[in-house]
Amino acid sequence: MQERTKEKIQELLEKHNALLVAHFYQKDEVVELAHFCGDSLELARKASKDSRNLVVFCGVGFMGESVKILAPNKRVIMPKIACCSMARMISSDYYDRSMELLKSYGIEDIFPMTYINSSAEVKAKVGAMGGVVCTSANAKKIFEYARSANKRIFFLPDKCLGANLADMFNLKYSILGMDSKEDILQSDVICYNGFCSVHQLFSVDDIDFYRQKYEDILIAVHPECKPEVVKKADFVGSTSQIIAYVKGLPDSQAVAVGTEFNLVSRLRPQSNNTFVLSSTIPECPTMNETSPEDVLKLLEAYDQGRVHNEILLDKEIADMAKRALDKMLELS
Ligand code: CIZ
Ligand code: SF4
Repeated sequence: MQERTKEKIQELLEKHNALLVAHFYQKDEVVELAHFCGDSLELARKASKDSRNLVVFCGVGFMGESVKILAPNKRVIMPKIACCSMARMISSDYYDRSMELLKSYGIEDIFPMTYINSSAEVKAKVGAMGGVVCTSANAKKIFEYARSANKRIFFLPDKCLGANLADMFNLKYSILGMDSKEDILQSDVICYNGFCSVHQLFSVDDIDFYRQKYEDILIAVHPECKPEVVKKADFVGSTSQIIAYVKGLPDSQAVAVGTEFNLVSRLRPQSNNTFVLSSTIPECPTMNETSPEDVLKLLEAYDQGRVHNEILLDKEIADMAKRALDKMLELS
């Protein structure tokens, strides 16, 4: 990044008293600009509580929406309203259709639990049914709460996170639209058929490859990975948990990490012992769309009175989505 671009961004942030936050999966040069970097939970929490009213959010759409839902009076603008492909796999229509399908199977008592990687409209549907949001950092705790409702859990949109949670509690799970009606009827957790295209890349073959090559290597993966991958890993955690785990290892300890490329390459830059658990580059295309130049363009336009890419939500939807998000924050 050119020094001049960085200076201009800093000047404009100061001039407009704006907060700039970036998700861990953003490019290094964007992370470098941020007042703070974090996972979706940390970013939503800290950005919504910050004293600055203007938030420049570098991440994907649902993350900017979460800040707006929690702090409706703030202005949230994004250099790119990049979408998370997993969040786009379910709309409020598909949510309704899933409910109809479950009802047609005779399942009425449903507790919906949505991963934060979903749109405000979908979170609103979940909130309206008394359900809850989770992130990968608090999924276990929120899942325990969902279980206490003594209903069948409908987990969306990530079938892998849903299945990994069910496995953790020795529960039976099924995937709506994939498994038979009998399997659905016998399961405690019914997962929507969504997934993360990036975390799908990590395979059991990759784990076997690294274990054969480096005798004592540790494997750390994100819970968006497939259940068979998670089962063979030494550590499973959210991005912030993976960062803490790897940073806590001695430099001599080899580790292969299954999560987004930008994060992994920043983990231990001075060590030759951190590997990306994949033979291809696991980059999230939409996380990588945002550049410092986009940040500068957004701020220059704002400075000239043109507000681009602002997150605006229908009040009813935002209020209903807030119920499910607030419940999560209360529990975590
Ligand atoms: O919650 C997030 O920020 C995501 C998408 C990943 C993670 O585990 O932090
Ligand atoms: Fe969505 Fe996967 Fe990209 Fe995360 S890495 S933003 S879950 S597509």
